[in-house]
Amino acid sequence: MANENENAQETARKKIILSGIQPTGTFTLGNYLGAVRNWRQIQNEYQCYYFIADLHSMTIHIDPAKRRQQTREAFALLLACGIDTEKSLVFVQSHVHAHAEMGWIMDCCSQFGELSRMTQFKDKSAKHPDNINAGLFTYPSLMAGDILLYQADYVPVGADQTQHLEFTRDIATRFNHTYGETFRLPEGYFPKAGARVMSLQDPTSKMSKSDTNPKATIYILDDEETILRKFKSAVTDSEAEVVYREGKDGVNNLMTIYSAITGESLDDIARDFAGKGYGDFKEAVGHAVADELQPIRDHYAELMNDRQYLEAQMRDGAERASRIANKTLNKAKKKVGLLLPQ
Ligand code: ATP
Ligand code: LTN
Repeated sequence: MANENENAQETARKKIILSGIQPTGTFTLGNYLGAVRNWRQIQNEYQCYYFIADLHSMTIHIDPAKRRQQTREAFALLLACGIDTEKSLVFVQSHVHAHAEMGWIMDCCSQFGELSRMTQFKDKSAKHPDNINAGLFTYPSLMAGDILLYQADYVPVGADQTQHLEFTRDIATRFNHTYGETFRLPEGYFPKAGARVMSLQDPTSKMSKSDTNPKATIYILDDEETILRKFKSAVTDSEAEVVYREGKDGVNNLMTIYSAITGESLDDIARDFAGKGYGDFKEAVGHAVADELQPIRDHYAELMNDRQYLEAQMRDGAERASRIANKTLNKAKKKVGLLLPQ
């Protein structure tokens, strides 16, 4: 009977989705179309937890004042993109102490060998040879703690993070095996309409917040004129044919963006723009993107003007998240034999 009840409860329970984004700069069109827009769309169906991963951002050097500012901005950007604090739990990672504590427990369950095999560690240490800090090495353990603290069912992450998710499952399995059932095993969540957006200047590499060439990147706070200008100078090819085909990386990227925003299929787009030059198409993409981003820019400006409101939302998010995270943290502490204060 107890089991039947538990099963019924399990079926009725909304599944938990958790994801984080680092405050390493203004979100790009890639972050929006590949991640945050989907986060907004699944808020009714799932219990969603979204956070600003400021602890993770410490693995690269950022000026402290800039980190503070970017964290505030990233929080406001999530809300401006339509993440609704009435539906989803939104918070700043370092405001919830359990993350740092669970990170340590996870560190002690992670093996040097497996952390050494992480491709992000290898890539980032090659990129910043002067700052290969221990945090960069144990980045995946902290991330595992983030996910396991909330007993997440699904984690929406891009391809670059799937290895970290696998690692999280490995640690959780090992912990449950050694100490008894404690953590739910999370799965990846891959949205139907997820788009991978490439750099406008080098369409073979992904558009990213930290790209040093601003022409390559559409930031979600860019104004219409800037957006139109960047699309106008986007790299394409000499064929002047709007069609999705191997080898046409630049055009493929523009078509992917246009399709993600308008909902039109690639075939329909090719038909609509048959016989027209790239100039017309680039302008159409620019306008579609600018129209989509305009309300976000407006909402963002309002939020940044109301610091009290933002801070109240951060406080509320941190309190609610702490209550949930502390439950799992205490459970894990007991399992490993740490004495809880009486
Ligand atoms: P950084 O430049 O600091 O590495 P980033 O722009 O690559 O940052 P992340 O903070 O690593 O972004 O990622 C946040 C989320 O956005 C992740 O879920 C990631 O998969 C997604 N994302 C990032 N860039 C793109 C892109 N170009 N296209 C689609 N999704 C993306
Ligand atoms: N590593 C992720 C950010 C991140 C995250 C998480 C994502 C930190 N903790 C937990 C999902 C779940 C990134 O760089 N995109």
